[in-house]
Amino acid sequence: ANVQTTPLFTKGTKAIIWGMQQRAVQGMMDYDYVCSRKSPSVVAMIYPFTGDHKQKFYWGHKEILVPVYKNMADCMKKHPEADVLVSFASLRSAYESTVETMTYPQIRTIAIIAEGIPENLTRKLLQTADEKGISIIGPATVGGVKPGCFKIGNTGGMLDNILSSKLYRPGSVAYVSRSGGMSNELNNIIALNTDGVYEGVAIGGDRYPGSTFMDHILRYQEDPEVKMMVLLGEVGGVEEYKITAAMKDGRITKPLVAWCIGTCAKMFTSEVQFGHAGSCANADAETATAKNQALSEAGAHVPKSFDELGHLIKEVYDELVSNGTIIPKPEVAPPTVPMDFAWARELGLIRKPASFMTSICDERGQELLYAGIPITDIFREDMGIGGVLSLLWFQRRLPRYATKFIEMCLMVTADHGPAVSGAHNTIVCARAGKDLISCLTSGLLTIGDRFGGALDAAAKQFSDAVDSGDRFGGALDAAAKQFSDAVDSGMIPMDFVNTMRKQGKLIMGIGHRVKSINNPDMRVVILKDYAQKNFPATPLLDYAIEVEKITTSKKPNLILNVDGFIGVAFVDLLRNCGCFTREEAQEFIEIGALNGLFVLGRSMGFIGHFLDQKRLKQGLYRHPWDDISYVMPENYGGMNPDAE
Ligand code: Q5B
Repeated sequence: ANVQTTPLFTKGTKAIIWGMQQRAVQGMMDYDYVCSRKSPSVVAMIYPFTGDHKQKFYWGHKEILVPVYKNMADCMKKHPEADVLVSFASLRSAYESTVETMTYPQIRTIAIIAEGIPENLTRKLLQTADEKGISIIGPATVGGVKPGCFKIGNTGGMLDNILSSKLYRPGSVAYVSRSGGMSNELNNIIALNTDGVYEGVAIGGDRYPGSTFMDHILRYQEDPEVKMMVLLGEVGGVEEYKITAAMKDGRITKPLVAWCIGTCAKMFTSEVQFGHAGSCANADAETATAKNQALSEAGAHVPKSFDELGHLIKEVYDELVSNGTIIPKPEVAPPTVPMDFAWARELGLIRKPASFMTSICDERGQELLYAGIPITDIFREDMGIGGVLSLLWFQRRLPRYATKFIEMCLMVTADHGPAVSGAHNTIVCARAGKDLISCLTSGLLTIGDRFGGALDAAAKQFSDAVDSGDRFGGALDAAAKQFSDAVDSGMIPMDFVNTMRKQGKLIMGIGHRVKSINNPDMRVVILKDYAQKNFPATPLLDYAIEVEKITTSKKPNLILNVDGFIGVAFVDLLRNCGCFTREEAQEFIEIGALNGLFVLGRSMGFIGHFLDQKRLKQGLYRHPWDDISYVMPENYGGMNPDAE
């Protein structure tokens, strides 16, 4: 393996990240910020699966953009200052992307995070790296950290951990370990017992790591800022013996505290494979116990057990302080990095008023809930579309007769032919080549109190005689309001009709263009029969029927139309089904729930008309001239506006 003897990382290190690892990049940026770096270490990202774009990150309180490149060549060309590549490529793509990375001479250090790269491929990578003088950290590693300068990816964990391990400024102790977990442990132990970590590298758990213990220990030996070293080896392999040899022949002279974990392996009667691919003793010399003994014999400070590692590090450190080798670094307060909102909320540190409130549907849990009822119960109990509507619109499980009535309303309002204004608009729009949603909405936008939306108006008008003037379909709410207010105020039907006429107002829910007393609307007949047989009481409907008797005596088409019927019958349902207070029932009329029935029902028809037109391949519609009366202003065209 090859590792440069010069520092791998400095305060000015610039890195490229391979892979869309936003959290790791943000972690690196936050680390840079607490280290008081002048600029972020991450200059670009490479992600071959999207086009070139920019990703947003925080630099302290500010937001900054980091370019993402699809193509490595473009990235290298645009960022010649980057000499480190942190590769989050998967085990499948890590080999190829690392080979490609090594074709760019600007890259001096590559950290490979992926675990499970085949050993033969790793060895090929190492050979190329060796030839080109590139340092590789990994594979199968979290990376490494150089306090005050740079950290690789997720090394050091979250910011609170980094702060408590004082990784934001350099200390005097450099370490090398195999795993990320153990280096985290070392960060903590070293921070507790010394003036802190100067640099730490986890070489990775594979049998053939890109750089070895020896590579990094020799580098630390060369670095005058490193005053003592810590080696955390483990069972398996013979790397630690290269250290003992170097200690014996004088290449390593700085104090070294060393421990190989896995001494418990001797308790097992058979061979033990620990977590890492390389952590299995294939010979006695590869056991942790044998290696600890050899390290001790070579002059390393070796504790009796891992538990004593911290004490021993402190002893060696204190000795170096007392003999003047180490002058403890002064403590500097790191700049504050704002905490991420999601994390602060998880810790219960903050609260924020929600922008939205909802009370009908909750999709966050394991199962979708409609007004608190799991979707599986809705199907198991066969609640039907009427049941679903009652939950989502009225937050109640209405009785079966009521949910059936809702379904009947939807069925009868589903369509009333192509001639009605809403369907006409849908058809014209479809023939102009528009899409389903445009055509549907063009039809829906036609619905008003006069067409299809008279339900609310009818109900309203019957109570307070408020006229809204809409004519197609949207009269349900108005009808409901008018009729209920009329009934509630104790006005007899004849007085109601006369009052409305005197005020020059139409009664919502009364009148139809084609249906009349002689040509009854069977939709109303069916619904009326059902309501009279199944509803607990129908006072408003009875009142509306009296009104209809008066209006049809004047003109046969002034019947209680489908909007008017649904409007008043629904008020009877809301008021008398026992599920709502009088106020709650009134609120549904006021907020326009009843027109929703017509809108929902007729959407079925409008979609049908849209599909029908498309299927029939109908071309662009143009209204015939002979059906338009052109009424021009008199004299217009003959007059010169400038003439006296
Ligand atoms: N007169 C529906 O009118 C229509 C009167 C009235 C007192 C009234 C009209 C009206 C209220 C709104 C309403 C829902 C425009 C209709 C629907 C769905 C649909 C549609 C479909 C489907 C019809 C003639 C004379 C005049 C008027 C008087 C009329 N209405 N008086 N109260 N409500 N109703 N909309 O026939 O003395 O001669 O001047 O606005 O409930 O949209 O299938 O087509 O499923 O799609 O054009 O069923 O009634 O009558 O306006 O020429 O008036 O009757 O004052 O009196 P017409 P007009 P006078 S259901």
